[in-house]
Amino acid sequence: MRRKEKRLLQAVALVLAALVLLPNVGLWALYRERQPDGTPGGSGAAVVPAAGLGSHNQQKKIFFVGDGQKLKDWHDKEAIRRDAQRVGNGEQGRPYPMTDAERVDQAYRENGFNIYVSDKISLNRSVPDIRHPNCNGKRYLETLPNTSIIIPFHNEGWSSLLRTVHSVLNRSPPELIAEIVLVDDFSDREHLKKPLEDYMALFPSVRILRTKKREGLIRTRMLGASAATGDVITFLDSHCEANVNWLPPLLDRIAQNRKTIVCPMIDVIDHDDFRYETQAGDAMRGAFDWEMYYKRIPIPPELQKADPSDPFESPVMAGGLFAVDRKWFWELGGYDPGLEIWGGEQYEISFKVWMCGGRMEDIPCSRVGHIYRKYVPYKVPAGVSLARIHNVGTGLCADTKHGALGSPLRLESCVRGRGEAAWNNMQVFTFTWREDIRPGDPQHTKKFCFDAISHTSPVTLYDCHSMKGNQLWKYRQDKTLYHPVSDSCMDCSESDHRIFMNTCNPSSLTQQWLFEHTNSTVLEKFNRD
Ligand code: UD2
Ligand code: MN
Repeated sequence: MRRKEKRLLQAVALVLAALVLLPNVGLWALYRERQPDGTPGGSGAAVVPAAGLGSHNQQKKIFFVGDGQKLKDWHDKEAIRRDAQRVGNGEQGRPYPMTDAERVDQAYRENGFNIYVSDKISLNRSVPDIRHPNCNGKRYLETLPNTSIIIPFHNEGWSSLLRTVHSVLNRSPPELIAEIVLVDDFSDREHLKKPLEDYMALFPSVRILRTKKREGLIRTRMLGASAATGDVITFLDSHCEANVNWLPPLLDRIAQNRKTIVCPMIDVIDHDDFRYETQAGDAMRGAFDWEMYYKRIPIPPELQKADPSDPFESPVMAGGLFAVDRKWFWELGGYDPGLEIWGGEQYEISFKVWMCGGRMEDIPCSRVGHIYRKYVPYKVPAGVSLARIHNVGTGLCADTKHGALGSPLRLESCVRGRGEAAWNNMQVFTFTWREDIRPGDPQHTKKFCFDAISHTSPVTLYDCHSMKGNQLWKYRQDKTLYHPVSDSCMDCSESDHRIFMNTCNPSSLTQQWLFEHTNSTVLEKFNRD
């Protein structure tokens, strides 16, 4: 090779190396431009102001990300100012001052939260902006996908449902809402029929769909999703309140990566006085326990973001509130349509996302309040049953009010009414798919089970082991509660209210038990071998 050519080649190589490696020149600088604060994942922060590199000129409204997409401040300053001025019951998310008349059991019966209080609070009430202060400075893509908001409901209260819709309309940029789809899961309350249709006729973006039979929340959501037209679908429960600027941070993450499913932080609307508060600890991510109940556990320090307002990954979602690219939702197969009534769907969708090359994130700058109920008000028709257990001979009910773990089950007078009274007295029981019997409604059973160790022993509550044995029960046609391991039946004594095992004698009335809200299909299923 001639010397001149060699020199030329060397020079070219040098220039190339400089371009790639030297800071503030070439590719390295380009990379830094996309990640200026070293905060991967925080698209809101990963921004370079258009007005000159590095100058954080707050006046300029338009910003650019690396590939020339514009960013903007999506806060609706006018709405924020209007909300700040609101005064009245529950405004600014403050607790409603409850009177004794409002504290009664009746107020909770239909919804599991205090509907009297809800009715006293404006449908347009303001909520406190409890986002991390950094959220105020975040910019999101100027062009965001729009979304259909899907809200399934079954016998929801009037004011709680309407407040959900109002909060979405009040605190979302209108151009991002393709539609709000209310999906009625076969409710029977009058206010959810014509009155709801008349009311929603005032809001052109709101549609109402109805299932033809009780489907449960999973298939109800699917019906809404299949009718949706937005680029993204956003699911909410029917008793939520959207907080300041909740939507852009969600849509922005999906616009950056359409296989990201995003969840807002779920705040707590108190089921008694409707105060609006954060859940304990924000640096938490989704998990579940051995009973498959969702829980939040702390994020290990080494995985926490430098900026706590940045999106972070979460293995599983809580279930009710999330946004997903509509086509990606269907590429994932939606939900398994065999899932009944309530529960499990949050894991199904979470696992599928991760297994199919997507990801799931919680977005601290997006917050939505949710009323966590005191107890579940609706009937769960299939599989398991929610019931009091009446004794035919004594007219009394099995009761676990005094039932510390390990103590015997007792008889008490049956409390009247569903809901809170039955719940407080622990006279609600569930047959589970493990064929054991547990206190609590099907969605919130306690983890102790009816347990008997011999054909003469008392019936006690013992840690559920899910291994049948001493905790396996059969409810027979002759109304006896049969315990196969000891080949004996549950019996009781009127004089001292004890519940114990005894040699089966189906003609003895104290051995006959009646389960409320239980139909023969459920029992057949429960008793199937
Ligand atoms: C949580 C979720 C909920 C769901 C559930 C597990 C949050 C805040 N909530 O329970 O969305 O993922 O876990 O499945 O993450 N509904 C129907 N038909 C029914 C029963 C309920 O349409 O048969 C509606 C109901 O009106 C509500 C939604 O489904 O809008 C969720 O039901 P929930 O509020 O009783 O569930 P929740 O919040 O206890
Ligand atoms: Mn809910």
